[in-house]
Amino acid sequence: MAFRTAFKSGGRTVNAWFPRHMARGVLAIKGKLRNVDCVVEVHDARISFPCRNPLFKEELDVRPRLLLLNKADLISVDDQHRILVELAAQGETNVLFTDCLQQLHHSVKQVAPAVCKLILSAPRHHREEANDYSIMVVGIPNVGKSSLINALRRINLKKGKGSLVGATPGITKSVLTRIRVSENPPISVLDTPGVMKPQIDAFDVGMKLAVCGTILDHLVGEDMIADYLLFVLNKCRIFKYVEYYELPAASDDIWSVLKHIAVRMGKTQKMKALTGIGKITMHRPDYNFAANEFLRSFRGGLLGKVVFD
Ligand SMILES: Nc1nc2c(ncn2[C@@H]2O[C@H](COP(=O)(O)OP(=O)(O)OP(=O)(O)O)[C@@H](O)[C@H]2O)c(=O)[nH]1
Ligand SMILES: [Mg+2]
Repeated sequence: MAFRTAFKSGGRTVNAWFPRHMARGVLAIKGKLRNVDCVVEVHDARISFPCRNPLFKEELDVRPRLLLLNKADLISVDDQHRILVELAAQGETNVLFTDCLQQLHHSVKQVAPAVCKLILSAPRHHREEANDYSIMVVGIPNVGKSSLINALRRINLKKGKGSLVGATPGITKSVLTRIRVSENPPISVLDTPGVMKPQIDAFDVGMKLAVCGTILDHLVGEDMIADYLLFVLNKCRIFKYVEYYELPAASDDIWSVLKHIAVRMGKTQKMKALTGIGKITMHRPDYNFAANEFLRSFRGGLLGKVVFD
């Protein structure tokens, strides 16, 4: 079967999402930099390249920087190797893949030693006397910054959550107070709000950011995000959704896929309609529920591993 080779937006666009808390966040991040030994940029491993916010590299480069490509559980090991090679070619060598969801995952255990190594290899300026290490976690929304802090606490201190986590972007709204994540060596972390670029350069970049849940869904439109996801899954020939939702076959028609999901999950809405033979009750599939369900399953890793860049 032939699938779409290009995505048609039908004239719809993806607007930048840069609410006031992000503008305030940028100022607060820059303001706190003086008391920070290392910046850890957390990003989503599925969108490793054009979807990053260059602000973190350009404006925070006065401190050693570690790039963590999180949600590594959602991409294949082969893709991880390929991404590392491409990043190294771009001069980005301090890179680790992490999975913060699995309890005590070995990938998170590498973070504290990597941070310490970076801090010890660079001058600490006026912080030379400070006997604890201070790191700041930055990144675009919903990539797992707060989850990383909680995972570090769990692994190094055997302690519970220090920062609020959520499946929607924009959970952390301000730079938080220091959170202790390790005693030996002593490391404290500043959690920060996810910050987007104030403008989105290309439609494709916006859609990738949206599929990965970094922009509030309703700002882009759940149906368009679901359609973009279907387009990518089909283009990459990842047909796990067919089996998962027991569809008769792969399809490039989002409305028929969403209808099938809604009916299968019993999500239809009763509607009264006036016809030539009088008032009748019709059952309309809840397309919005189905689009949200499709996106939730994908984001939870149930529909296959995809790299968008
Ligand atoms: N699959 C997977 N999901 C993750 C991972 N880390 C975090 N998540 C999920 O990603 C979502 C966002 O996590 P948060 O830690 O709140 O992300 P954040 O970057 O702090 O988000 P904001 O504060 O909104 O900017 C949550 O649903 C987490 O459960 C990971 O390694 N793998
Ligand atoms: Mg957060």
